Amino acid sequence: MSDDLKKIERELHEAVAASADLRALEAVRVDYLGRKGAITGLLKQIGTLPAEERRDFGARVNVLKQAAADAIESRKAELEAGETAARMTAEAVDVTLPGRRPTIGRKHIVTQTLDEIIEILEGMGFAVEYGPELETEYYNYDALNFPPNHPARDMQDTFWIDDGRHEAGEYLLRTHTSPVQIRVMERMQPPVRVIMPGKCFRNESVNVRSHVMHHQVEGLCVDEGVTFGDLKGTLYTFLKTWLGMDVELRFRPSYFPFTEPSAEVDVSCILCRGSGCRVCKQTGWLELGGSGMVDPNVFGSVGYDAEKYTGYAWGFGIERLTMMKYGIEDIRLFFQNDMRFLEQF
Ligand code: 2U9
Repeated sequence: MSDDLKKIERELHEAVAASADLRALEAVRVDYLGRKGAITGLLKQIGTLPAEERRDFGARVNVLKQAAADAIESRKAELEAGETAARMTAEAVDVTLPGRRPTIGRKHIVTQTLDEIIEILEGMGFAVEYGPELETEYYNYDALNFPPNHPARDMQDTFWIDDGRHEAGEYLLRTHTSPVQIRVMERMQPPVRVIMPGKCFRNESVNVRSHVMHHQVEGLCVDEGVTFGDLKGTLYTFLKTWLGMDVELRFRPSYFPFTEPSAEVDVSCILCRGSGCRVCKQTGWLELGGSGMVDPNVFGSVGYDAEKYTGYAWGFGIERLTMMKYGIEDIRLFFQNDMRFLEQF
């Protein structure tokens, strides 16, 4: 019996020492001190022994039980300390490493240009007006004196809305911001001095120079006695301020249904100042957009007295202005969200 106890004690200490983690140690505890454990079995034997053996055996088994509990408890403390140390090493944070810098956003270069243009023209007395991007044929074409069979109304140039809920040909994505000018003139009487920035849509193939969506800023001034000279002065002052240098303007005769006379506006090349370079393709001039005196038929659409009032109007592409100022050669760069491009501005 005494040998049995010694053997159990020896094996217990070996098993405790061999427990590599808390789970293995718990298994050892169950083996010896659990309900069916070896030492629990010995404790159960005590009551079955003759009285003269019971006291001595009972005392030794209880000592063994206490020794087992102590050995398991102290190994448990050892293993817990080891696991904590291992976890601390694994989860250690090197506080001396530099932190991750948050990236700071900025306005898109087209928005920056728009903001600059608006600020300058507001300073020159123009109010800013916005209108819907989803327009009707009336505001986009009819009221602007486009004849019914004008090629711009074609499927190839215009995104017509055919959603099954409206009559086909009723709605379209505006192809210019000019419909806003009609809406403004319907609402208010001269004098009118407004600019209309916003998105426009063209159903055409995307390439280096044109895109299905771009931004325009148009301007309109209507009053008694407004002349082409006022248009020239306004555009000259605006461009000189925005480009921060003296420039020359050139007006080339052109045609738009909504202006008469009409002119394309060119500015002397800001890179070579007119001597000829890569940006202006050796011409010395950069094309900005269109302009002209508002056609009397347009005044008829909005109920203005064309005998009393005259007006000038212009339209510039924001992307085109930005490309000219910074020497950007591909309009698609504005819409590709490539950070290497956007971060330059
Ligand atoms: C009304 C009367 C007159 C606005 C004008 C242009 C000429 C023009 C585009 C050219 C390509 C802008 O750069 S672009 O995208 N615009 O050429 N726009 S005159 O004249 C108006 C508009 C509305 C009622």
